[in-house]
Amino acid sequence: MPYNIVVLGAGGVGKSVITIQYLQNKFVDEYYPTIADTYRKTLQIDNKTCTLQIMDCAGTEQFNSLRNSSIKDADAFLLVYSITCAHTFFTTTEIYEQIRLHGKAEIPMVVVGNKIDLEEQREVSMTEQEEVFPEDELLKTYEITAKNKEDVDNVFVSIVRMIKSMQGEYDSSENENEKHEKGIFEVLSSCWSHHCTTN
Ligand SMILES: Nc1nc2c(ncn2[C@@H]2O[C@H](COP(=O)(O)OP(=O)(O)O)[C@@H](O)[C@H]2O)c(=O)[nH]1
Ligand SMILES: [Mg+2]
Repeated sequence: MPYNIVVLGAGGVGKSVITIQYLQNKFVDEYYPTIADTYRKTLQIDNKTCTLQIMDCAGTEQFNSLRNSSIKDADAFLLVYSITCAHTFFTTTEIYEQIRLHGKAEIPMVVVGNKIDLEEQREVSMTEQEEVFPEDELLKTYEITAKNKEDVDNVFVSIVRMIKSMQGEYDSSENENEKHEKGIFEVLSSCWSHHCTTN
């Protein structure tokens, strides 16, 4: 069974570029905002072979896929914001809270502040990230640039380690998932208008 990782966040923060960097080892300058796709990759992590199924969500596809089964089947969420766009940080906060509040309370999440190569345009401090997202066994945080392959790899390794340590320990019942899906849907609908334009 692959590990299902769902990538969420406001538009323009780098979700697709991070996904492509991880899978294809390249930084793409332009990636169409409407493209949403699911990718698979088999790799060695901690000397074990595993398959990741990564769902890169976009725009309305983000909502449609949430209505479908991808969220129900998620083993972990990767929440991305851009350090250059404060509103995308708040979007991440809202998505995070909805996931924790509406079912799947026990699911691993990684919160990533992307675009640290654009330090001069920074709007979200590392302190803010630490305060809003204190790390624990179900939550890890990073600041990265999608231009750096190593940064991106570390994020996915961290996700897989958390999924592994959680395996068999959480029960995602149908009812909880329904609640959860609805909550997330509402949040994302209201947040999608936020779009980061720095790159
Ligand atoms: N400078 C810089 N630009 C980035 C970075 N990550 C993504 N971008 C750019 O930001 C834009 C939006 O990225 P994309 O992955 O399409 O955003 P998405 O809507 O979240 O999928 C693209 O032009 C990317 O090249 C980064 O780490 N640094
Ligand atoms: Mg995208």
